[in-house]
Amino acid sequence: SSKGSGEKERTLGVIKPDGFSGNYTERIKEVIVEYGFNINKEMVIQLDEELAAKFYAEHSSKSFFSSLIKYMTSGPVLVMILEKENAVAHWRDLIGPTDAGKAKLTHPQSIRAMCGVDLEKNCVHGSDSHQSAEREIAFFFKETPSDEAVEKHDEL
Ligand code: RTP
Ligand code: MG
Repeated sequence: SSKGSGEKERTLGVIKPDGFSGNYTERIKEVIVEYGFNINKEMVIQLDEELAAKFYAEHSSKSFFSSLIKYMTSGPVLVMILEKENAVAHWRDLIGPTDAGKAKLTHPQSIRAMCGVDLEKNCVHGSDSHQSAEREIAFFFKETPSDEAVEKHDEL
């Protein structure tokens, strides 16, 4: 397989509103670089409800969906393309479990343990598969002028 033969993979990392406004960005970036990721592109964006709902469409039927959208639109986020070998799995390992409260106990070195609070306010996002990563990267960084995220970004 191409994996493990030195070929790089990309994933999408997001510093969520609590992480960004809580001044964790520099520390998180230090950890990212320390673990051998290259930050290919980055962008600060204020998500509106429509973009946040599209981004988390897979959760639209969940009981926590409206709370998640409120959280994700509560302030700017920093979106990053992270590159290294096995980037998707490595970034998920590095951020730790979804529940930041549990992460503090079971994965104290993880990013969510460092800056997250609970099951919702967990300060960072990571794509859950190679396929999701490519879809999410295109969602934020498509270079056509018609792209919504780019338009929103240009408005800021
Ligand atoms: P993410 O997509 O943000 O990287 O997080 P994840 O894969 O670890 O977790 P996922 O199941 O995809 O959930 C997406 C985000 O929704 C919020 N959440 N709230 N109150 C709840 O039960 C609950 N569960 C999840 C979190 O912000 C989670 O990261
Ligand atoms: Mg997820």
